[in-house]
Amino acid sequence: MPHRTCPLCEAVCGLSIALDGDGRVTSVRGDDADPFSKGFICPKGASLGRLDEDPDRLSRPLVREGAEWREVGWEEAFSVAERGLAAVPGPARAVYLGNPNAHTMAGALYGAPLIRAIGTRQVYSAGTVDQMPKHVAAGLMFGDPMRIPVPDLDRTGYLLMLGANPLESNGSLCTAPDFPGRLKALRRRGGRLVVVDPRRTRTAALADEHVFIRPGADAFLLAGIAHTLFAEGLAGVRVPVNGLAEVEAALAAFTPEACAAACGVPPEVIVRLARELADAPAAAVYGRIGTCTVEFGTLAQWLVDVVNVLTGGLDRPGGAMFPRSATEGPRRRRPYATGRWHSRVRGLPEANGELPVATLADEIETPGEDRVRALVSIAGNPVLSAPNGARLDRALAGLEFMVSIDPYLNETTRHAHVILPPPRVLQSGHFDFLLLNFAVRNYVRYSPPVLPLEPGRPSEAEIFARLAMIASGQGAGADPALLDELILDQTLRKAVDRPGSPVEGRDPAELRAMLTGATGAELRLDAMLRLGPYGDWGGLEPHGDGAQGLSLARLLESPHGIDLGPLEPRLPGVLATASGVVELAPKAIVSDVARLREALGRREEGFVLIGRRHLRSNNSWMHNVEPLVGGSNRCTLQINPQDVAALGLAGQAVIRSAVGELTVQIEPTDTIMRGVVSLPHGWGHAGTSQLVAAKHAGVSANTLTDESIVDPLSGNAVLNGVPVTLKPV
Ligand SMILES: Nc1nc2c(c(=O)[nH]1)N[C@H]1C(S)=C(S)[C@@H](COP(=O)(O)OP(=O)(O)OC[C@H]3O[C@@H](n4cnc5c(=O)[nH]c(N)nc54)[C@H](O)[C@@H]3O)O[C@H]1N2
Ligand SMILES: Nc1nc2c(c(=O)[nH]1)N[C@H]1C(S)=C(S)[C@@H](COP(=O)(O)OP(=O)(O)OC[C@H]3O[C@@H](n4cnc5c(=O)[nH]c(N)nc54)[C@H](O)[C@@H]3O)O[C@H]1N2
Ligand code: SF4
Ligand SMILES: [Mo]
Repeated sequence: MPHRTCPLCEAVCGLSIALDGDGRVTSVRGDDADPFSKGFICPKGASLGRLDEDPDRLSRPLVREGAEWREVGWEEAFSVAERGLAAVPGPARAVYLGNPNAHTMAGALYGAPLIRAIGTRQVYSAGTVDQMPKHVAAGLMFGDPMRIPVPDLDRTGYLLMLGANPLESNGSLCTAPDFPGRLKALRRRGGRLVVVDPRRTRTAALADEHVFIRPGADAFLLAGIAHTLFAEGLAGVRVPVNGLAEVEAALAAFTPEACAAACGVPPEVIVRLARELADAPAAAVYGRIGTCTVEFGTLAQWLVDVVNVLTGGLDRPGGAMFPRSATEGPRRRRPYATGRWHSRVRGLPEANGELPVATLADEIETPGEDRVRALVSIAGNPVLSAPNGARLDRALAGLEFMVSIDPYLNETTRHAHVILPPPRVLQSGHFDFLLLNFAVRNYVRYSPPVLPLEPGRPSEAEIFARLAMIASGQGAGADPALLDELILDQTLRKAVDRPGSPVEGRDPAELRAMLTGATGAELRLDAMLRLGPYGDWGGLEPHGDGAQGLSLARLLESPHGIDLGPLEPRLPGVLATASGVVELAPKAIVSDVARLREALGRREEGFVLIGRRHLRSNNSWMHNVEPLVGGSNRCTLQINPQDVAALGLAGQAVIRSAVGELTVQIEPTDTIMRGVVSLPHGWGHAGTSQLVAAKHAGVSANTLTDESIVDPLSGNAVLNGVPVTLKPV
């Protein structure tokens, strides 16, 4: 029975898959022998077979002429891509990378080379409708946007969780298979879980305490907590920092009373939370999407870790710790900065090499030099996922050329001129290059393809590589293996040249000859593992049971994965700041505090919209699997019954924002606070060949979200706390 990692969400569960003689999935179960997920599985993982065998998935490329779609062979598809891209110069081409790129080997290994080949600074991703504030805060505080501390879930004694609902999402920027079980274990061992959310979610229901908060206001709550820690002399900093006095001064105005008025959490609760955090032997603060996709997103992410530092929880077992993944590279050398360039139309700063997707429509529609005329979209559905998706939908229709790598014809890819479908999940190898950087236990697992590719069908990695070679002018016929060899050569050369590297001074050709792997992606994985912190070319002292000496071959011998031990303190070594210490008061952030201070006195009347997730859904693309749609997984507007009565609503309601209007089915529930309504995103299926999804179309929440407002430091969209009005139909 083959075993592999589930690629569907960030929990990286191990799966055991049974297949019949024709390669059809007969059952999917949790892999009991996986040391990290220990047999846990959710309904999405259990439906992997249905998803993978969905008859509406594309098995051959599609080419569009006008409104007509035609199935074509791969060579023709790549020639169409070549002609289309050649007609538009590099700076007028844009790239959009969607969420599944965080899960595929192709996205992790070939995304960067593809962007370089396309030759543009017009790079957009789902990151700016998601976690960019966390990267920016981490980059400025720790020197590296990828060094994000995670709550040490299995050892913490106190977890303050804001804007996350892992009982539905299974966790994010905190890789923890069976997140629900880990939270229950925390309570069983006498720890305390406090959840801050405008809704009493299933996670909140499991907690010791649920605190309602006004959407978008977490930065006030956290500033009030930090203020209290200073004011009551409770701050117990245990790590080397700069800027402690500056933070105290910047937060002087954020008294519990002032913050309470701004966030709706009573002042005595703010003070109590601060004292509890300080008193707990090991406490962690964790904030996720509800605290990122808001107008003070970066400030909130900064404050999460300011509080982690002040309580002494940062880098301490049971607190917020830095994982060490098996493919972690050497410490970043260049100082982290944002705003190295700006968007053409709105002048928004770049962050992590990306521009905000909230401004992609501006860049397509606004005439001028370097107007975006061509788009490469990969594993994304921004028409449903980006703010004011309706406008983006219209903008995409005006592109001169668009190519998508995607298994579906959907709301976004219908604008493409050519769609290149990746093979089935079971035909793809899987390694979590990204997500294992955020794992609550150091762990590694590689899953080779379960089923072979049909002859002539490229892997997703090969599709990326060929597109990269086309975009760089090498033509549709160039051999993708050349790109892998080029990258391997660069990787090995850099490693042998780097002082202190485990292979310093060795011969790159000799190292190259030692690598094994059936594909370019596997060879590159082997190189990264062997050069990595547990690698068999050097690396660290042994970690966990037999962790040392990792290589691809070693992972292939361990199909259930390898435990690399609990998280360990990593300061100051993990820091990449110029000072070598934690920068508690980065200039850009401290200046943005002024904006938060001004908003202290602001009182908003009226309703605001937030989102929500459901266990059996995943963004926009799992609505074509019958067992996952229907039931309670529905696109309804949750609203407090008292608001329903006050507005005289029944059945449906018309909801309007600054940018759009929808008619929605209402779902009265007292789990949501008054003045707040919630609509899940990813619905509103139209123009798709997905027959099941079309039957459960729903409406798109991003018809209502406003692309003109972003978190200024990160460019992240504001998807929670959107002002709306409601009226009966
Ligand atoms: N209002 C509101 N909007 C939101 C959010 C919210 O909370 N509220 N959440 C935001 C968040 S966190 C995110 S991450 C974004 C997601 O935004 P996107 O990434 O733009 O959208 P997805 O719905 O994840 O679309 C994934 C696409 O990848 C395709 N796909 C699936 N598997 C593969 C694969 O293996 N390879 C390739 N090439 N393609 C594949 C699917 O067919 C689909 O077209 O949405 C954001 N939008
Ligand atoms: N089943 C399922 N799992 C998923 C996904 C999915 O679509 N479905 N998407 C995946 C992706 S791309 C991501 S990024 C992760 C996200 O993972 P999570 O961050 O756990 O996402 P949500 O479940 O949306 O939980 C966000 C919570 O924030 C609350 N909230 C909204 N606004 C605010 C606010 O201003 N303050 C506070 N404190 N809370 C607020 C919402 O009510 C909601 O309960 O989930 C991943 N996993
Ligand atoms: S929790 Fe996530 S990784 Fe685990 S089975 Fe479900 S979808 Fe897959
Ligand atoms: Mo996301």
